[in-house]
Amino acid sequence: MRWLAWVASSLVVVAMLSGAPARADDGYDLWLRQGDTPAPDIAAVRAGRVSAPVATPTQRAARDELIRGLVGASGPDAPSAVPDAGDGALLVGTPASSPDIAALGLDLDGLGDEGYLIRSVTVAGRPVTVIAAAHDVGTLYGTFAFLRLLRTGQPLDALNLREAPRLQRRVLNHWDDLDRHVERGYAGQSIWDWHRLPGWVDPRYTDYARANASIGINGTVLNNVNANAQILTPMYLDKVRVLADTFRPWGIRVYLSARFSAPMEIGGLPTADPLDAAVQAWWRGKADEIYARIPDFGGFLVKANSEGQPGPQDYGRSHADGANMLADALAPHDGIVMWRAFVYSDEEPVDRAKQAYNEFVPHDGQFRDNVLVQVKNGAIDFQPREPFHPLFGAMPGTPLMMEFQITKEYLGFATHLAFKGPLYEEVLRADTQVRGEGSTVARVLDGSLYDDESGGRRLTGIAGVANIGTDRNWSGSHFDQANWYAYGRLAWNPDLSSRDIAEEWTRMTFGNDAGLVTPVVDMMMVSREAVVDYTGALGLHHLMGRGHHYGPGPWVDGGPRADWTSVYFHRATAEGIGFDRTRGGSDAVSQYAPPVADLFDDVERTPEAFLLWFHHVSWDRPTASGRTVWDELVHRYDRGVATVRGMRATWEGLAERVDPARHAQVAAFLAIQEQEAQWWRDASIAYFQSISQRPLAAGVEPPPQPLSYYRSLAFPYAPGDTQ
Ligand code: BDP
Repeated sequence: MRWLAWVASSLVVVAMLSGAPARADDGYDLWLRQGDTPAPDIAAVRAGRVSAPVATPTQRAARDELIRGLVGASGPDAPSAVPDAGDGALLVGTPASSPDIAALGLDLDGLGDEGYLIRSVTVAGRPVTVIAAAHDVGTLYGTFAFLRLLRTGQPLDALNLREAPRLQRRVLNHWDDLDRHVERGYAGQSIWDWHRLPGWVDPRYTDYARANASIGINGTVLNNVNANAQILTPMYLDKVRVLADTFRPWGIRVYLSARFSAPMEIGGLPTADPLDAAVQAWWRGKADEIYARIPDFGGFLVKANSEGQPGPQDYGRSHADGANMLADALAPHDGIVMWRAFVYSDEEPVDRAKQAYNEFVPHDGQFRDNVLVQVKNGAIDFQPREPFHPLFGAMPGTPLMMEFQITKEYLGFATHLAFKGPLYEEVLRADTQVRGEGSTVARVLDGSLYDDESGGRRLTGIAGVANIGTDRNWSGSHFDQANWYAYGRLAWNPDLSSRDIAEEWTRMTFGNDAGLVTPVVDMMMVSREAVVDYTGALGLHHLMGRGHHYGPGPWVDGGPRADWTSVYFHRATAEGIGFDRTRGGSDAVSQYAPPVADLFDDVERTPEAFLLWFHHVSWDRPTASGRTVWDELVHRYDRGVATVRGMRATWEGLAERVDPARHAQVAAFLAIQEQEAQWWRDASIAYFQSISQRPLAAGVEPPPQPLSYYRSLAFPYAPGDTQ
């Protein structure tokens, strides 16, 4: 145990050496970087006798990770550095994999398949740290948790942790096309090198799996929800198999987005009607074909009858008919269906925010047990702020899965620093009140709200639309790594605080220097609100450029669909602004449980953050600050820009504490963000002033250009657009 104490005390020393910049770093190692963690030499580790079995690929993964984390060594040297058994100071395993663990008689009940415990115990008079689980993957998660404690400078001498994930399926959704374009991706191309698979297995796939396993992600949907049926052909399934084999030791299963019309496109059938016997047989055969290659294949994600995608409604069938047909094909193999609820139609005159609820609630209780309905966090589309989706709590008979977006389609792409932890936290903690106070979205997701009926046997899950690409730093910017990290940590435990997560991530990513950690975390914690402010506060939404969603476009109107315009959402006139979703308006409020509906229906009580989401109000209406709605909106635009300016200054002040490469890129991106925040502010004020005809308050700078200038800007090659 001495070396552990040595590691811990050395960390403290390093933490005190503030001012010493970390070594140059391109961000590839993410939060798993060795960084400044001092590495005890291998002899010291050998003397400490680490005991971790290596009989299975997952055991080996955990052991290798431990070695990598403790001595910075990997590859051929690592295995010989550690004895395979013995009464080590660090004892890792399951009762089945390690007689030493079995001998301890630990209480592993309730840890499930993936949980672990980490405990400081005394064995034969010697201090021992135990990482134990009922199954191998639990020891892997426990190992990463132990390394997290080490890297974040936590004391390691009196550990007593017991952790199990609250949600079963913790999945990334890649919106990756087979030609390597990533829809809404701002980090280069798709990391799936389909053309060279299965022959070439990029080592990056293993690093991808390690990173995900380190935060508890246990599934990945490889292809875009706007799916290409080709992924289900034997040629592609052979490629998918290799990825599944690569990820398996890390506890990660693969899933695929299935195009509903695949039986026609690649199966030669005349229909994809879910009630057609030949269609059902085709999907059963397809499932058998997949499972023959990938025995632990997770299942299908489906976007159906949404934004032009095919689906059961093309044949007069329901979402439940479509989902159940696929669920029946997968059930013999224990596969699941994640059926998306992101549906709306412009032929439907009803408020877009209401449509998913209207389409899905009538089917509550009709889905098979192996179906999860996957619901975006809000009813419109991943806006910088939305109230929680009214479907949460409204389908007690159907397991619902959260869909968050990690990639920043609406929050400035990869160049804007916006930590989404607070956004996720806000939604997870939102109280649906469907079963009284405390009926949070998190409890809908983890099923605990329904334990009385299900006895805890409900399927549970969460999905995050990935921000990963071929960029060396994976996410397009160093700080966007934090959004991937925060998603994973909250998927494991939706009750974690986003501030704690930000701190953890900062320590592992930039080091434990207190002079760095506090300002960086503070900056991260205000960053999302800054985006809300400079893109449109007080509940405004969907005001971005058409198609690519880059930059401001509050003037967007016309085009193919009214519900793809900005004017549809802000409804500004000379008198006022906002979407009336009250009982007297579109009545979207009534999709919430009565206490929440009453709150949102009442313009006096609606939280100001959602004022214009639910109400159409006069520009002259006073807000909490005493300013009118018009002046408050302008104030928030300015506040957003000012916050970004402050973030830049904070970062400049950290130049001595961050390695030059990462510092320079973040600094350059913050400069871009400040310019673009200013652009959002100027363009939005120019536009809304042309409608409100209200003067700017004293001291407020008028936009430097006329509205026509902002409207004339075009970005035909902005990244990530649909294709
Ligand atoms: C929107 C994106 C679009 C996606 C769609 C979806 O703009 O690219 O295909 O959501 O989630 O946010 O299906």
